[in-house]
Amino acid sequence: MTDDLNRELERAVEQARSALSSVSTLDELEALETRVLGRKGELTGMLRRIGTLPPEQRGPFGQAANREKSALAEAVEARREELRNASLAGVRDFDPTTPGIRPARGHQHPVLAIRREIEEIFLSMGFLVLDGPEVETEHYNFEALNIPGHHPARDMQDTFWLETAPDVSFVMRTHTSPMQVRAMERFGVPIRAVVPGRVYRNETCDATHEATFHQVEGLVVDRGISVAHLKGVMGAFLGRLFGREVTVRLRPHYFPFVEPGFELDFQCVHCEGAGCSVCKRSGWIEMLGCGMVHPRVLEAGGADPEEFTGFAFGVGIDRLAMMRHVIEDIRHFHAGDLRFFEQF
Ligand code: FA5
Repeated sequence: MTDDLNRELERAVEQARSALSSVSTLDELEALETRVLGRKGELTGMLRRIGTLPPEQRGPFGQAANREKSALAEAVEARREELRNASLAGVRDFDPTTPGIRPARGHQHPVLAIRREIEEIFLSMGFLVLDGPEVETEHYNFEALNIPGHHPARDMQDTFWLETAPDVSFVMRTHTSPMQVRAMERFGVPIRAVVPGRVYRNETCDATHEATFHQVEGLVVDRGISVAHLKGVMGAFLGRLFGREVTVRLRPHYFPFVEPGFELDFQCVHCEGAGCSVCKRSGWIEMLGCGMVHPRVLEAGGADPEEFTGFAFGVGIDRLAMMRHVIEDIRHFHAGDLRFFEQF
């Protein structure tokens, strides 16, 4: 009987010691301690069974078991100390000067950034910066701009038409030009204003055309304004924006709300004018429409065309951002791919 209990004691102590050397965390150590030395632990259990031994063997077994128990308790304590020191060693090795992980920061969309720059440039030239409605009436988007209902020029800009109220038709504005008349109505003439904003066209998208894009309208009306002012202001604006000589050309172009009208093209920066997919092999990218404000538009805005003349322009901001950053496809701007935006 004693032999059985003694062997059991030896085995339990042996197992406990080997388990002790392999525990690697304080939690594991605690579990082991409870399993072996705890109130319901193996050794405690054996000591409880001491009463089953013949009286003369109880003393020696009890002493042996208690000796093992306190030796194990000491070993557990020593191991606890070791493990504590090991976890502190990690803390001591911590280097507070290593650079941390920076949280990602957002920034302006490249189109918005260039829009802000344009606003700054025109503000510094004494222009107002105005905002206009994206849902526009047929009157301001077309009629007040000398584009009556039957006019073929309505087809120049494919229009998103909205539900029609009994006496007024609404559209998603196809350009920022409706703000020419709204601005004259609101502020009178003389006036110098730019109007940045989003515009919408029901058209097929490709590398240079989006259905939703951005324009900045410009309007200057005063006494004695001529094409020379238009060219001067466009040159100053583009030079400031690009900070260098840019090769541009003016082509005569028809817009119903200007006379004469022009289109201003940029030499393609991707191919330096040689011709590539971005410029459709022409070497040039159309950047803005402009011209002298049509007398009918001045009248619609309440200005007397006998006394006042003016120029207006409409720039595609997305196209400017493409030029600035050498982006080959306008559709990247709306695709929402962060890998694209993180480059700016
Ligand atoms: C207009 O929208 C006229 N309102 C501009 C204007 C204003 C002319 C004042 C005269 C006086 P146009 O449709 O050409 O014109 O567009 C003007 C500019 O917007 C273009 O030169 C181009 O840079 C940009 N643009 C036009 N369509 C798109 C499109 N689908 N995607 C991206 N940019 C476009």
